[in-house]
Amino acid sequence: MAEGRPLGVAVVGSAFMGKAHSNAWRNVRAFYPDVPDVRQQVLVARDAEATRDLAARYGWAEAATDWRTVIDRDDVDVVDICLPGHLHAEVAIAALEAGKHVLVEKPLANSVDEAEKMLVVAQAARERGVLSMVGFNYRRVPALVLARDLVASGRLGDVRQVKVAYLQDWLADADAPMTWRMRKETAGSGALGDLASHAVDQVRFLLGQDVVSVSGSTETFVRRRTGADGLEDVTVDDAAWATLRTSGGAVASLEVTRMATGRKNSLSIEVYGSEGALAFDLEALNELSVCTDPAAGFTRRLVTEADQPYVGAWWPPGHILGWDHTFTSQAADFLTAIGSGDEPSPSFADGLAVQRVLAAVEESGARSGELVDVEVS
Ligand code: SOE
Repeated sequence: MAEGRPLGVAVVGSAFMGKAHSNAWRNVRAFYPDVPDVRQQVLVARDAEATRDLAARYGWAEAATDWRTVIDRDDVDVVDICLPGHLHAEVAIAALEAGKHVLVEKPLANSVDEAEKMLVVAQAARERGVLSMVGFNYRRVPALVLARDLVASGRLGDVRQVKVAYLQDWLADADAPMTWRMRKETAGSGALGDLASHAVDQVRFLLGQDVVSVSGSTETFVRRRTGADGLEDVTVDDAAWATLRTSGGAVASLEVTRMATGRKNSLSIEVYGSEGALAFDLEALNELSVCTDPAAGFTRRLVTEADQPYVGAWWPPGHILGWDHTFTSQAADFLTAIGSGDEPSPSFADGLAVQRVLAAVEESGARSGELVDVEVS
């Protein structure tokens, strides 16, 4: 482990998430100067030439193609996994066992079984001072942290209802090509794992409660798509719906889809309590609508003041943040935990809790929407 030198970071995976995480590691110390120093040591991906190019563009010292050799290196202390879901468990477990701190992009795994195994290894690693975290980046949206704080302060009274919808449209076109995201063996599930994982995490995060039972359904609207080898069956869902009941007696309705024509990356969350309510929309990431006087309705609050969560690390008041900032703040939080030895959040236990809810939605769907209880640890 790093002694008297910056923490060496390896990002495994160079596609969309590898790029987002690379940007975070590149910027983290510029905006969060108090976190432990890091060195962008190595970017790992399959194609040697492409990875060399991307490593140079994204600020990595080196490129590599074999994650196994990378996790054994003495100059790598943090392994950040940005791979398709079916590879999360194998790489995370090997890296933790090699003594590396591990950040895993959401969802933690493709199944409850994998997530449980990852948690066992993470807990054993924790005993040796090796930390792990799952990358639910929306926990670093300033407005959502403020929302969580408002709920926790009791200003909304008893939370009764939550409405969360995560809508995208990149599969609305039936001619959109087949990718790993539409195959069960690589992605585990479709909109469910990819989008509902965020939605369920937000319900747990905002309310500070567990999901205890689920009734849900899933749908695959386009059942065959063309891939490199011709027409293939789509083996995951395009969309999912669920009613979630929480440990505190709240009920959340959830809708996620990749087929919502015209919606690019629309995450909307509404929370209704006995005395107040709040509403968030990712397309207006710097705002939170708050109702604490029911007669007056909702007031739009800018979340761009230096004393608001995460905002002070960035620009002067009013200079808005975007989606990419959440990844940098996430990297900062992980580094802070590594520096202090405190438990990072969200943990693999949080990742497993989300995975259990996703599995319950699938199970419920397969049983015509029957209520399914969710195991809570
Ligand atoms: C899917 O399109 C996706 O990129 C998710 O994988 C991310 O987690 C989400 O933040 C944006 O949408």
